[in-house]
Formats: sequence, structure tokens, C-alpha cells
Amino acid sequence: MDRRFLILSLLLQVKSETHHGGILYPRQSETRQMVSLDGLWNFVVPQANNPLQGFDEHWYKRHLKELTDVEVYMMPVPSSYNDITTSGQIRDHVGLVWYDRKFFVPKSWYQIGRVWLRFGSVSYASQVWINGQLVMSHEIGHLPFLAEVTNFLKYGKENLITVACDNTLLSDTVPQGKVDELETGRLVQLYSFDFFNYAGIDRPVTLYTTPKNYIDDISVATEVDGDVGFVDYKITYISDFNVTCRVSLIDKKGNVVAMSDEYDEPYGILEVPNAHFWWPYLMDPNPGYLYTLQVELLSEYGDLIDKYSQPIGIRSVTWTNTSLLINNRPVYLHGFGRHEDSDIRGKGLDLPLIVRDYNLIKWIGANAYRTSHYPYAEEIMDLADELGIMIIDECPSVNTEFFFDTLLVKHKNSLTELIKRDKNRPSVIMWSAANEPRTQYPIAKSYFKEVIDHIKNLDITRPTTIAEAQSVNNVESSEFVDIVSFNRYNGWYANGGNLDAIPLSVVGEATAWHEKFNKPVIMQEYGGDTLEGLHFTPEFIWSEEYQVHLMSKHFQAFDELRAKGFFIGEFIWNFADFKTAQTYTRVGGNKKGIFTRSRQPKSSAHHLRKRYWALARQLYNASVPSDLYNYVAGPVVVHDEL
Ligand code: GCB
Repeated sequence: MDRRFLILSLLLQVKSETHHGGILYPRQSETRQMVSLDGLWNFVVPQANNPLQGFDEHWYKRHLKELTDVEVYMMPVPSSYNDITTSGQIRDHVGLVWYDRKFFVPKSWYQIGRVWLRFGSVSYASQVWINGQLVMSHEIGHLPFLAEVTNFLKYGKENLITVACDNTLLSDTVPQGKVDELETGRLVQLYSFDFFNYAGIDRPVTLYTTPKNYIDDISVATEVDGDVGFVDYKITYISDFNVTCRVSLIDKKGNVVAMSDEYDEPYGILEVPNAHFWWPYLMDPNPGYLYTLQVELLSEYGDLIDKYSQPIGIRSVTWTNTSLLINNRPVYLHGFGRHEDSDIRGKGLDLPLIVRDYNLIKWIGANAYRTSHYPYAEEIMDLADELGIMIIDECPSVNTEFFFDTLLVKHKNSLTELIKRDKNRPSVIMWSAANEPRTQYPIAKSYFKEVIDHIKNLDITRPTTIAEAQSVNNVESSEFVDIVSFNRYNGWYANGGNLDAIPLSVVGEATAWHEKFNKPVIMQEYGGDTLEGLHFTPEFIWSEEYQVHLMSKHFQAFDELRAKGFFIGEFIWNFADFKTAQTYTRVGGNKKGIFTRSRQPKSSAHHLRKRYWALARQLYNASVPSDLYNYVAGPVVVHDEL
């Protein structure tokens, strides 16, 4: 095997060393402490002629700052590394990069129980050392991983953490890619998906403690009946002596509204009379109501051993062959496909950006989005839970072209990790198993049957979908999903410059999907690139006017489809402009956003806002914002009356 591709396979061989238990979000409590390792790390790219330099020279055993034959950069964590420096080589680097930093562990943590190290995600594959010793490896970006590091740390002293991160995508990674070598010998990463392959430690890094005997995982499923809510919970824990689990449900005012029974088993059902249900944004004046499920692990003498508080929402999700229902009320999804993407930090978590995004989502009157084309940061998902935004949660399988067993294993792993992470989120109302896989190939049939069966083995409480680009007549996978989704670019990739055929095409295609599969249908992507500030009347492709008209033609189709009773959602592609690989079809990236990359509205955003609020008023009787329409003219004054 080519020495340059060795790294990824090296990383993967040690995968079994990662933790197999729960992946609960780190939270402080009476029994748990936390230290953030975010901040400025050291960052090094190996010499181009020796990609394995870090391994050859045991970089994990020394401080990167001491290296003299490579440049040592400052690198913020969390962030993608690609756009931070001024080097094109770093932006387009293929293969390994190295990070390290020193950190202090309090003396009081010695014999506190256990210390854990958790990464929100590292893209794409990584190995982690503490004080020169390997502690974990992980493959697949956009998902958290952790390991217990109790015995690797020096207490009351300085410690060194080193991370090797590899962004190489090959035919057996999720998503797939291919590496080519230019005549100059430089490696180039190729991929068919349409967003920049950002990499690095892009989400928070946390060190936290648990007692030796601890709560490992919490799983919750909720139901509603009239105004009663039911919370079905299961707790897993690690303990070397007998313990009980006391579970209390606490409302927003701090009142305990339900508790586990006297036996305090690690499973049970809480009944909540007059429950505040979790409602989607716009369907209720108080959307996104969250309770706290407080779990206490107690010794047989009643002493507190461990405590963890999990936010939960009480709601039901059900579906038929024509509709999707939350708390037994049909919902119509109106929102976006999105990306984690912004200037400079790439896919790195950025709190100002994500709060701005949710403010725009609320401003525009959307009630849903899909995490196209990978799981988003937990902090982003937390806000969806809190604000009542419905999420179609997608795993990182995008544009898969070649199907084989080792890939299937990784694809299923990504879903296992995603569902483990997001299973308790009320905002997650559907799992998306893939975006635009090449499901025209016969082999895709057995592959996706297994993928969907796998999801169903892990979670039967939510419907499944795949965002399809194939035509209704040659798709091999839609028979397995609960909800049919399709992406189509009428007036853009098909019939660019001609908008008049859109309503007929969209109505015809959506109806054909429903007639063939007898399932509810969502249009997951439609849209057209638009250069902010480019204006033409009559509308002309790439102008703001063209995007507005393209949307209006789709709105006509959507209204016709809604009247037919099986059409349950419209998602404009995309929420905001985003960066892609360099290609002559993309001017500085994909410009299909209705917001610019810096999150300012194009004309289309104002247009979409009027529709989404009109839907909210029509469907849920929501009161529309006072600034939706600008004042134009008062009542007509008849001359004779003067
Ligand atoms: C698609 C893909 C999306 C692209 C979009 C486009 O079908 O799902 O990732 O960005 O088309 O703009 O071409």
C-alpha cells in the first residue's frame, strides 16, 4: 500500500480502543466536574515529502513547539483549520496534521473516581495521546467520541495532549472520496459532494469527571394521551455494588412533577398529568417546552453516588401514508437544507453564528430543517430542542457511489453513533439515512434495506427517509423508508433559464412518488444560485429576481400538492451561501443561499418570509410579525369628499 495512505488505515486498526458505552453530553453536577480544553493549540503539518514524519519522529512524545524543521502555527479549537492560516497548502492539505497543547489537572481530581476526555468531533479520523500514551482513535467526522483517561493523567501537574487528524477520504470512508496525484507529486482530494471538505478539531474538547460508579447512559421515549404525558426511561450505569436509580421529572419552575416508584429501578414510566407538551415553533405560544429528567444513582443507604440532568421534551411523533403528526396534530414542514459553514472557522462551532442562525430561522418563520449532510454540533441541536425547531437528522453518508460490505459497516456505525447521541432530543423527528446515494444501482437495494433495518433496530419511534436524486422510476431504496424525500433543481440544473415549466414538473413528480410508494412526500431540495446584488428585470439566471421567481413557481406547485393531502414539506436549498471545492461551476462557493454567507438576507429571504408566515397563519393560526409588510399606501381618498 502507498505509504501516504497508510495513516488512515493505521488509525482505523486501533478503533476498537474507543469507548462503547453512552455518549452523554458533559454536564456539571454535584458529582461531576468539568474543564474545557478549548483555546489555542499548536498545529503542525508534516513535511510534504514525509507525511509520516510525526509517527517516525514520535511527535506525540514531545511538545510540538520544540520542533525546528516544520512551522508551528497557532490553531483555535474549536475550528476547522483550513481557512485560519494564509497558506493554500494548508487549506488544501491532504493527510495528517498534528495538534497539541498543555493543560493542568487539579490535584483534587486524584482518586476522584474517573476522568474522561471527550471530543465533540474531529474530522475525519483521529488518534489521541495523553503524555505520550495512546488513549483513543476515532473514524468519521461530525460525531462525538470519548475515553476514560484516569490512569494517563498527572494530577496537580501539567499534562500534554496530542491529536493526529487525517482528512483523507477514500472509497471506504463515510463520505466517500478519492485521492489523485498531480504531476508535481502533490496529492489532491477529490469528492463528488458539494461542500468544502473542512477538517480539524471542529467542536469542543472537554475533560470531565464522574465518580467511579457512574451513570453511563439515559434513553428516553415519550408519548402523549389527551393532556397526559408519559416518559419511558432506561438508565444504564456502571457499579461494583448495589445501587438504585431515583428519577425525577422537574418542570421549568423547578417543581418535581413525577418520580420513579419506591423501588427506583433503572427503568420505568413516568406519568405526567396536565403535561406541557413539546410543540414545534409556531404551533403553540410556548414552543419547545423542556423538562429536566434528573437521574440520581444512590447507594443502598441512600447516599448520592452520581447525578446527571438530561433535558427532555414530551411529545409524540407518528406517521401514516399521507401525513406526519406531532402530538397527534398533522404538521407541514417548512424550512431549509443547511450547512455548518462560515467564513474563517469553516465548520468550527461558533456560538455567535449559531445564535444568529436561529434568530434568522425564527424571523423567517421556518419550523424545520435537515442537518444536510452530516450531524450538526450538539450545541446547535440543543437550541433546536429549546426553540421547537423540527430536525431531520442526517448521517454523514452523502453521494455514495460504490456499495460494499466494509462501507456498510461504517455507514451503520455512523448511524449507531448518531442515534446514541440524539435519541433523547425532542427536536429530532426523523432520521435521514443518506443524501443522494446512487440508488439507481441494483446493489443499492440490499444495502439500504440493511441500513434502514439498522435504524429501526435502534429506534422505532421516528420515521426514516433518504434524500433521493434518482427518478421515481429507477430508485432502488424508497420502498424501505417511511417518508419519501426528493431533491430536484427545476429551473436550474433542469431547464435553467426557464421557470414556466416548474409547477407542472414538481406536481407531476411529487405525485408520482406518492402513487408509486404510497408514502408522504417531502421536497428536500430545490433552488438556484444567486449572486447577491445582481439584479435583472425581467429576471435572468443568477440574479436576485430569478431566485425569487424560481421560488414562487415552486410555491404554486407546493400549494397544489398540499391540497392533494400527501405532501408534507418544502425545504429551500440552502439557508445560506457556503463554501465548496474549487470548480468552474461555483463562484467562491455555492450561492443558493437565501442568506449570504455572512447571514444577511437576499431578496429571496424577504420573499420566503412572507410565505412561511402565511403558512404559519393558515395552518396554526400564528400571529404574524408587525414588520412583515412595509407600509405602502393608506385608504384611497376620493376627491369629492375633500
Ligand atoms: C444537491 C445536493 C447538495 C448540493 C445541491 C446543489 O442535490 O444534495 O449537496 O449543494 O444539489 O446546489 O447542487
